[in-house]
Amino acid sequence: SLTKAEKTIILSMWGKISTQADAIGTQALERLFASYPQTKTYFPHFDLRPGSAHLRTHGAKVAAALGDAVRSIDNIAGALSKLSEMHAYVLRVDPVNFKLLSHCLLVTVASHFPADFTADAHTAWDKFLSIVSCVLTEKYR
Ligand code: ZNH
Repeated sequence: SLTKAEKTIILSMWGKISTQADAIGTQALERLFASYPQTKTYFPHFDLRPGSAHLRTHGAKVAAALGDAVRSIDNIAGALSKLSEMHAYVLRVDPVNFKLLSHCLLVTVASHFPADFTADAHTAWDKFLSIVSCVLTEKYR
């Protein structure tokens, strides 16, 4: 789990990220679909061209869920329980894809806030995103 220092890093960086969270969510998805085209198969009903309305809407939703997790950093499982059920029972996304999206989120955050993205920040975000991914895949069977 996250140390007190790591929680502080996430909370303080989220203060900056939240002002452009929709754009960061959207750019992370653009990276996901460009770098790992196999992930596009989950979105056959979306227009996945960079900047499309679908991408922007979905990017905003993913970012909002991350914001929920940040605000409930001591109870991420509770904050994301509905979303966890949805990913396990309805969407059935192969868990490997969560690593790919987490990586794209990490790179996007790093590229927006290079000065904040120290090695400690890298560790904190990596841990935070893997906790979120664990929560979203824990109900699979
Ligand atoms: Zn997911 C959906 C989040 C991952 C796929 N998602 C979703 C949503 C959200 C999310 C918020 C919305 C819901 C509602 O509407 O209610 N995700 C998320 C997060 C993450 C994720 C936070 C991590 C980090 N996903 C993921 C992955 C994938 C996915 C990896 C694959 C690749 N999702 C998905 C889909 C959907 C979702 C397909 C549905 C869409 C539509 O709209 O249709």
